[in-house]
Amino acid sequence: MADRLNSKSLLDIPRSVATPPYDRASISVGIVHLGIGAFHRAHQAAYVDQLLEDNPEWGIVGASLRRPDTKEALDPQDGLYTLAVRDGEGTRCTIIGSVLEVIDATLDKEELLDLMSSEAVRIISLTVTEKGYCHDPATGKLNEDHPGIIHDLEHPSAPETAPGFIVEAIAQRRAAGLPPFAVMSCDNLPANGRTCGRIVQRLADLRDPDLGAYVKQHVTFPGTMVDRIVPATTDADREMVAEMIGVEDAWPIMTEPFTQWVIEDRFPNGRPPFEETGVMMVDDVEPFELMKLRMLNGPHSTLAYLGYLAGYQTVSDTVADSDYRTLIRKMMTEEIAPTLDLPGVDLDAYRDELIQRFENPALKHRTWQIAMDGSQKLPQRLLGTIRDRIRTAEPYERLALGVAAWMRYATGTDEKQDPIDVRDPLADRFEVITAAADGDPALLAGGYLALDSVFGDLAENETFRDKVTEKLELLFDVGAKAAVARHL
Ligand code: CS2
Repeated sequence: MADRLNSKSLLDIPRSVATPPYDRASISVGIVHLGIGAFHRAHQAAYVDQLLEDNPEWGIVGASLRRPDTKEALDPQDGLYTLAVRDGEGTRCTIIGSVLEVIDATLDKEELLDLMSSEAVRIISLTVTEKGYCHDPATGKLNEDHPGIIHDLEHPSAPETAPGFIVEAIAQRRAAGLPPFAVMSCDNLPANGRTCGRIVQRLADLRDPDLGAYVKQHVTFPGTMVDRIVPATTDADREMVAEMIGVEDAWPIMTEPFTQWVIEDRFPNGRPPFEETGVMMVDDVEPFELMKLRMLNGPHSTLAYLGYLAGYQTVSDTVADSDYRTLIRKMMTEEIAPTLDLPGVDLDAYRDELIQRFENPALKHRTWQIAMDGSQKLPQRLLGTIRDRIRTAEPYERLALGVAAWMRYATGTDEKQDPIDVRDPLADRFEVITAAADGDPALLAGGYLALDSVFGDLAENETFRDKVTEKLELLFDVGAKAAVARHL
């Protein structure tokens, strides 16, 4: 068996593979990242990697809050991993060195909190997925009944949740007389900076109103728009990467050439020169965020549900079906783009580029992967757009089909009567709803619409209820593929 990728074997990597241009021993930690999954390693860690040569004080220590698998893969590799950028023309590998260490936050809470409250750490970034914010997606507020939040209020110095760690670290820094860090959410939440700030501040307030007031006054929560498609790594990917780099990497990250990061410039305690790596620093990120969530993620989820139901395994297989491609193209042009207000941005060009990215045949991005956690994703991906369309009294047929496709998928049985492995924090509720509806699409739609944390006030809108019910009936009657063909 070949050697493992690590600091020593790094010296023998073939020249065709880019390796860190800096001496890793001289890099120190400036960023603690919560939720060190594949997305972080394809995106923020890759940007930071590009600036460490001239800014060695901005290395990253990552923490996993749920599973220790990243730590298990990266510890024997001294934090090194391969970023494999793929398209129809081939694969280019880069070894990324910006992750200095990974902490298992389920075990080493004190170590993580000590680091978060050390002077050198000036940014806490997060990719903890939508559900990691312990909030109510329909309102964007902290869910005070969340078991993790209840736990963190009872045991503030041994937290479990991302907001819990952040609040405790802020309290420790304050007690030590250190300036606060900036908290930078890099998740696909609407207004991710403001939402994250609202949640952290509320938790701090519940702990101690004085701490809540301190957070409000002193801690910044710069919003970001992050974009890069990152499919889950497969064993075949591991083999291909080992072949290219000449050593084993337990967890290489596969991604596309495209990458985008827009950040609000609110870092009173300092930040790396992100703009030198192509990041766009702005005053207000929200218009960009809305564009990305609505134009990319809305159609992405729609393709995932309608594609999976029709038996398509990957996004590229789904959009290779010209009906599906036309569906999302029209959805973007006619139903989504008119809700956006971004002077100077060519939304037609943005749309065309998105479709091209979805077509990338080398990515193998599974529809099942994107279908995960729909209850957390739908509000910002489809429902906000629908609310805007209702407000302006304009049609939203395709968006409604996307919502109904999620409901159809969430029943847990596909069109061939085979089971679907539905992963979602509300999966238990879906089972109850599905059983109670007993095959009646109207009852089923009613059951899903009553999920307050997903639909909120939208559930009371008669026209919307009727529309979604009609689409769900259609999906049961003719199947996803034929339903798509009727929406072109
Ligand atoms: C995808 C996103 O899995 C999903 O839900 O829609 O992860 C998507 O690939 C990224 O947001 C692209 O930036």
